[in-house]
Amino acid sequence: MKSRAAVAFGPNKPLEIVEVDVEPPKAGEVLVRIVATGVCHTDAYTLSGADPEGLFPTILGHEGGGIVEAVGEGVTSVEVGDHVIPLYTAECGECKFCMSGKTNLCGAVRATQGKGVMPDGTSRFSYNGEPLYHYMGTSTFSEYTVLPEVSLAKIPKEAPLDKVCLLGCGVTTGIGAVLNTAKVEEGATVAIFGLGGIGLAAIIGATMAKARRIIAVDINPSKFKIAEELGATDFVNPNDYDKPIQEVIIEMTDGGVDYSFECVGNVKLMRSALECAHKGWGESIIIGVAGAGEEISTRPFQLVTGRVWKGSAFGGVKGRTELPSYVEKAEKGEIPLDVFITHNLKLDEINEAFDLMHEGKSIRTVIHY
Ligand code: NAD
Ligand code: AHE
Ligand code: ZN
Repeated sequence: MKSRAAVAFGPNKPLEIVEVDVEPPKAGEVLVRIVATGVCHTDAYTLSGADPEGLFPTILGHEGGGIVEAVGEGVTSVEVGDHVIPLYTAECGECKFCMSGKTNLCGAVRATQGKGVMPDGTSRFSYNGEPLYHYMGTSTFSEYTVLPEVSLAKIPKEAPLDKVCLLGCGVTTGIGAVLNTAKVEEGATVAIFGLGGIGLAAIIGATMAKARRIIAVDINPSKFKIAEELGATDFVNPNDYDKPIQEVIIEMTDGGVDYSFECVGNVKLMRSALECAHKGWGESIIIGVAGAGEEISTRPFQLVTGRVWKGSAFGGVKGRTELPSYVEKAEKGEIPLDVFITHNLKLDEINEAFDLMHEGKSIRTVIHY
């Protein structure tokens, strides 16, 4: 079948809206009509060429909401007409990761996903007879996309897909990192570096956890107002100080915070986030994604003296079993999705969404098909 899609033909090139060919779903696969998709910084990161797994030409997008259009042989967990959120972190429930009880990472389709193909090693997308790569197993910048069954969370039909699509990445990631990865407890002090979709969602998570103090850090002060509305208590712009930002936070908090979250993807900031964590127990969670060749560093003494450095993917959330409860919370107003949606655009305006992100003007742009 034909599908309108925004194709990334090469790094740093604007996406081109073209009609691509989509093959029907094979065994264990599902064809989904994407109704809406958010644009996450990770899409921009891969488009920039900095992603070691980045492949071109490809169809980016991983924050979608859609409706099942057709199912391949053997698919039992979803049927035509079901509303779904595509998952870049699958959940097969059977692999050693899923069985471990220790992680939301799943081994079922991750290897082929990283190579831009479906589990059988081939692509369902082509343009002018040439294959296009899938992206993060989701490719939500196409009106029709094909995913493995294990990469779909079924959600209630009442939930508005053009809002709950944000639970496919950003909002869930930030909240989950606080509640699942860090397990922030009541009364804790928290510092959140970067107030985009991920950092603001982490503020919501910290509020849910009843953190006592939530320090919001960003070099773009226009982000502080919304951070305050969501529950941040203190606001720090590193550009206002002539000393390392970790020193500023240590002074503000009598020795450092209980938990910090890096939501930018800047390896120097990751160090600051670790080093502003309190001696003896402070934990720092890396959420931001850094470019090829970049590495983190700190004095090992920082860890010897009790700080803990961790990372979080999709907020530690197991998508198929846990995402429906996030949708329910959004429906009840406990997760305010509207706050994140600063812009709504059509597919053929998608490059504007990247411009708005780079200019620091948007939190999330939702693309409508
Ligand atoms: P975004 O572009 O919307 O927001 C980033 C924010 O960081 C902006 O407000 C910007 O002003 C701020 N910032 C930039 N440099 C800064 C600095 N030096 N100090 C303080 N603040 C700074 O991005 P996003 O969509 O919120 O994504 C944030 C990061 O999280 C990206 O690296 C993205 O790839 C990553 N991410 C990771 C996961 C995961 O599962 N681990 C999921 C989604 C996104
Ligand atoms: N491809 C990159 C890593 C990208 C990355 O870390 N992705 C996050 C999700 S970002 C969503 O916006 C993630 O979940 N990673 C775990 C995984 O299995 O991909 C690289 O460095 O190669
Ligand atoms: Zn994302």
